Amino acid sequence: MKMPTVAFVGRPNVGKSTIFNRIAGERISIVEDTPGVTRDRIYAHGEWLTTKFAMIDTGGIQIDDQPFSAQIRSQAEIAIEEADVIVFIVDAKSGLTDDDEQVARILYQSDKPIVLAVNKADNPETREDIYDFYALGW
Ligand SMILES: Nc1nc2c(ncn2[C@@H]2O[C@H](COP(=O)(O)OP(=O)(O)OP(=O)(O)O)[C@@H](O)[C@H]2O)c(=O)[nH]1
Ligand SMILES: [Mg+2]
Repeated sequence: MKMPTVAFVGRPNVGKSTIFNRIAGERISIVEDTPGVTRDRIYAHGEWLTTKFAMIDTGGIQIDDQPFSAQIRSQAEIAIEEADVIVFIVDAKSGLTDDDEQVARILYQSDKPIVLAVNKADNPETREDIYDFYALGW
């Protein structure tokens, strides 16, 4: 049976590569506190309990001077096409942003299952701010 593919999608700096590396169990993707660190799609295998799957870490900002929206769109569209399930990652610390909404608009067009993951909910105070993200509809 073909392994299912999980894609991590979201605006820059929300922690996509951090989660990807954590599940992969190795530092495959570069993690840095600068937006746009991951530039292409990066692939690895993951496992959760007894389920094995393929993972795609996506980047998406300013390559070849294209505007941000064009980059995030092409990355997200490729990931949507290749993935069986999409994990849409957002950042509880910064809250909902226009860029999150831009990514969401692309994902609305997909029939694939989407799991919204609110990252950086490090403490009980930040955890109280996750509810704004329900506005995205997931
Ligand atoms: N406080 C906190 N910081 C986090 C968490 N997850 C990731 N970070 C930090 O957020 C920054 C960005 O993380 P990345 O994993 O590089 O984010 P990304 O979404 O892959 O970023 P791009 O590749 O630029 O799109 C790094 O400094 C991480 O250490 C978290 O749960 N809590
Ligand atoms: Mg990254």
